[in-house]
Amino acid sequence: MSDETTEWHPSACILCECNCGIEVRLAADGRRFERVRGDKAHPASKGYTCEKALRLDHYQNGPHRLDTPMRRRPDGTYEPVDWDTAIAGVAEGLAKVRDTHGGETIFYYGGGGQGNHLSGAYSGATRAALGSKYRSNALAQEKTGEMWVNRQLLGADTKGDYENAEVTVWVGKNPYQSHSIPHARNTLKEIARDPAKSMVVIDPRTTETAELADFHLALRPGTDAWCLAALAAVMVQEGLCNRTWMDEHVTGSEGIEGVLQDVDIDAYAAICDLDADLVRRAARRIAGASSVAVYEDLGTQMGLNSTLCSYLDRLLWVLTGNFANHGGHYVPTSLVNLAGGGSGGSGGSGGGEKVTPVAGVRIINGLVPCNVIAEEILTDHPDRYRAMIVESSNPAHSLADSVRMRQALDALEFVVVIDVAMTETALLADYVLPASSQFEKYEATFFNFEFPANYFHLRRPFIEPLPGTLPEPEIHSRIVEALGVLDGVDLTPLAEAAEHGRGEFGSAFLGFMGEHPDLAALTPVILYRTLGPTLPEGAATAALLWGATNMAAMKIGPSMNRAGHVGEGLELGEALFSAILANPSGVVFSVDEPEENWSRVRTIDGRINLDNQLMVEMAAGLTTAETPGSDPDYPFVLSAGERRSFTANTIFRSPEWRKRDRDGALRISEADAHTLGLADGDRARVITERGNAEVLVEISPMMRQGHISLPNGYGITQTAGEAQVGVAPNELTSSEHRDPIAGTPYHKHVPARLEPVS
Ligand SMILES: Nc1nc2c(c(=O)[nH]1)N[C@H]1C(S)=C(S)[C@@H](COP(=O)(O)OP(=O)(O)OC[C@H]3O[C@@H](n4cnc5c(=O)[nH]c(N)nc54)[C@H](O)[C@@H]3O)O[C@H]1N2
Ligand SMILES: Nc1nc2c(c(=O)[nH]1)N[C@H]1C(S)=C(S)[C@@H](COP(=O)(O)OP(=O)(O)OC[C@H]3O[C@@H](n4cnc5c(=O)[nH]c(N)nc54)[C@H](O)[C@@H]3O)O[C@H]1N2
Ligand code: SF4
Ligand SMILES: [Mo]
Repeated sequence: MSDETTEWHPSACILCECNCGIEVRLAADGRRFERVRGDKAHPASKGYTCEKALRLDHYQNGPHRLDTPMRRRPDGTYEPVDWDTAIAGVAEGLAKVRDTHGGETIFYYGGGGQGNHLSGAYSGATRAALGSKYRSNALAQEKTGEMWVNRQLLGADTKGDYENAEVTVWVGKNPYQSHSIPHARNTLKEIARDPAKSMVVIDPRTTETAELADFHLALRPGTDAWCLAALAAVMVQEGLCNRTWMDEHVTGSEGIEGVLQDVDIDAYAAICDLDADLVRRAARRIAGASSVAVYEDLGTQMGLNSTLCSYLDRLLWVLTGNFANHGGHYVPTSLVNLAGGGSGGSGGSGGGEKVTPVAGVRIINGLVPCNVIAEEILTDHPDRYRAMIVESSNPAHSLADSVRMRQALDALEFVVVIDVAMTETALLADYVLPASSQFEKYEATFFNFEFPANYFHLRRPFIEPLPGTLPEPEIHSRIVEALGVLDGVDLTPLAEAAEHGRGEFGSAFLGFMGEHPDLAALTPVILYRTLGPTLPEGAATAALLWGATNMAAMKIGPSMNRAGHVGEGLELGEALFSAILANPSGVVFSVDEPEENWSRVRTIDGRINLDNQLMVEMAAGLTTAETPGSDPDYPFVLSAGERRSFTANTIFRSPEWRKRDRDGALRISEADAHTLGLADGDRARVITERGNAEVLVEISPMMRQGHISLPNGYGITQTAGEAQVGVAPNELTSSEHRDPIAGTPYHKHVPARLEPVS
């Protein structure tokens, strides 16, 4: 059959947060992926994919798929049960914990991996029905430090315009492998080719991205704070800051500028093991550019001084006036707030910053730091978490110190996991509820932060749900109903109004909410049950977006108009909602003007506020702070979780999906391998304070001396008969090893030693 006569189904890749548009052609059985290609109609990815998307059949049809709810027996084994039994059992188990210890002891983890985000939006209703207060997800082991700094400086989250910037700076980020920006490899290659543009990469490894860089600052692992301070210090000391712009837009820069004025740039470069001249040249290039965009990722977000680094790398674009300009930084629009969304959000007592109930650590954007979750459970503190709902996440594998995390899950009175597979976490749950895959249900892409045009992608299902599975909105609706919170509430008038059209539904809904303000947090389920059934092509799940588009019309109406959606208020909300339903490859929902960014800055004076006492003190402390040294017992720095060509968190469970690097080799420099008497392909034992594992050795020119690196996403527990392959990185990490402000882990800086295995 030719391509023209076969049906290609538009959808999205779910292996990283780019969620590139794809088209899938199915085999004759209607289930197997015969071919996958990039979707040219997708507004952001425009036909681009990387090699991983072509392997998605391993997710959809792998041997790990669950096709029935499972219940744990007293002996720890699992038995299949029907859905009615499972829902009743889950509602009963959670209600018991709520009635005994209070709903706030029911912890929620997850709500969206790299692609399944509608589940998170619906879970808010279940949490509200239970009075659950504390929650977290993967963002609280990477992005919360950056969020905290952004909130202090701007009161809003920011992104950079990497495609258009004259200078891009990549701090602990390897987009060639990890992507995170649209068509990453093409963009990087274009930047490298363009003589007018420059790329600065701060990474101890000579990554694929660093290979394309004009300035590669191959620093000693863990010394980023000194490197970033030195870069900013060059700008201050050489008078390279954009004074006119700063006078108009920046408040409180005196403190940090005073600190930077005193920095001994040569000494700081020496701490980083960098040539001071290279640091100076890079700083001058950044300061001299017409536009600069900085991207920080796990290399610093999971490294030493990570929150301080977030503050310091923002200086590179704030001191140079790169906000609200073409090619600089901006505040993206969003249809649904990812981190702080849903009900409740944060807990703790009032006044000041919210903290966790047991360890008393800072909650950022409503998220409990992942590294303290086990600590909040493994205690006899009366307010400890007693139950957990885990959804589309795998904390027993992905969070620091898996041994302790397993103990914590074990210590809970009740755990329910909603997943497509029997994960490491599911193997510790009382009930496991099987979700339909992301190709079997409506799903949406929420990780779109582009500028000036931003898009939204509602993905249609194109495969029948695997029998025995349900989409999350249905699962949550059933749990909410089983908890009895909608008993006696008559939804029929709403459902009838919806049948007469969304205009009529709109007024009926407003009236209903006026009468039942206490049910506001259950809105997703109410919309799903009333408006949902009237939506075309079984798009009931999209009901929630009707609320979101109407809210967006109030907040970002002019941006939506510029994207071609007509009207204002409810009419505009409806226009966008219809466009989302009608465009299976995604739609542009907002187009911004650069100036608009200032209206999204939420500081008291509307300016960027650099006056943060804690950050300034920490920056000043670098002069005397202990620099990352080396412990004779653990002479290496292990980077635990490198993104490679064939890693994708734990979304693929079968090792069969990998074409290369089957074992997830440990990368080491030639010099270190030589000293240890190791050759390529040898086996060695990596030992940390928390654990040890046997690894395959790969001598790699990417590595600096003293630095070793293991990939993420390996060491998956196999329940379908295959052998476990590679190292689960968090068997080696420790949960105490974390940032003092955000609580984010130091996964890129695990002290380790290596011994040959004969
Ligand atoms: N192929 C693939 N792509 C992915 C994913 C995947 O699993 N596989 N996962 C997605 C997810 S969830 C995320 S969060 C992103 C993460 O994307 P990245 O942050 O780009 O990924 P990493 O490879 O974990 O880390 C980036 C770099 O940090 C460097 N690094 C290590 N130590 C230090 C240090 O001390 N200082 C500095 N400056 N750098 C250091 C490493 O050498 C590495 O090159 O990737 C996304 N994309
Ligand atoms: N040591 C170390 N640890 C790390 C990292 C590291 O670099 N080093 N990286 C960290 C980072 S950045 C991240 S983002 C986390 C990721 O870790 P997690 O957030 O725990 O998530 P994933 O591994 O992405 O797993 C996603 C889960 O969703 C399930 N799933 C897939 N589709 C669906 C669906 O449609 N519905 C439901 N309900 N479930 C579905 C998959 O089966 C899988 O179990 O790992 C972190 N852990
Ligand atoms: S860049 Fe990310 S979303 Fe795009 S095809 Fe690759 S893994 Fe999938
Ligand atoms: Mo991540």
